[in-house]
Amino acid sequence: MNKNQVVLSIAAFCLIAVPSANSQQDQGNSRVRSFNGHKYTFVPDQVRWRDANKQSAEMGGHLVTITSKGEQAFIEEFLKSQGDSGNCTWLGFSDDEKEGQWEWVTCEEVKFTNWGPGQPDNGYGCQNYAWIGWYGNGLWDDNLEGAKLPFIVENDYVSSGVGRRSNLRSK
Ligand SMILES: [Ca+2]
Ligand SMILES: [Ca+2]
Repeated sequence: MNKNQVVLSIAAFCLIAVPSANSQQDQGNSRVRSFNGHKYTFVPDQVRWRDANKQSAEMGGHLVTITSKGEQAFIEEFLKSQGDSGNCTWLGFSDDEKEGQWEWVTCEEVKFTNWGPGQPDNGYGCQNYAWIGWYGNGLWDDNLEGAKLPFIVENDYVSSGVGRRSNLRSK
C-alpha cells in the first residue's frame, strides 16, 4: 500500500466512523418517542410526584397515563431505551384525593392497571402515587409523596404538542 492508498483508506474509515448529522440528531432526541399519536418525553431529573406533575403541565402535557396493554408495553420499551436512568418513572395515577380510589390525572377512565403483587398497599399509611420501577419488569407500585423519581411527560397530540389541559385535575 503506497502513501496515497493509506490516505484514502483513512479517509474512507472516517466517512464510515463519523456519525451523520441525522444520526446525531436522533441521538439527541432519544428522550422523545411517539406512540399511537401521542408524544412521550422522558425527563431523567429526580423529583417529587407533585413537581413532576407541575413540570409536565408546563411542558404542555401531563404525567404519563397508561390505559392499555399496548401502551404499557411501549412504556416498558421506552424506559429500557433510557439505560440506567430509565429504571423507574412516576405515573400520572394517584389516590391522594380519596384513599383507595385511584384516578388518572387526565380523568381518563381506569380500564387498565398493572400493579405488582400485593400493590397498591398504601405502605406507611400514605403511599398515594403510582410508579414503575420497584419490580424491574414494568409492574406498578404506590409510593410516598417524598420519593424522588424521573418521569415521562405525555402530550396527547404529536403535531401541536398541546395536551388536554382543560381536562386535567386542578392540583
Ligand atoms: Ca394510597
Ligand atoms: Ca406500595
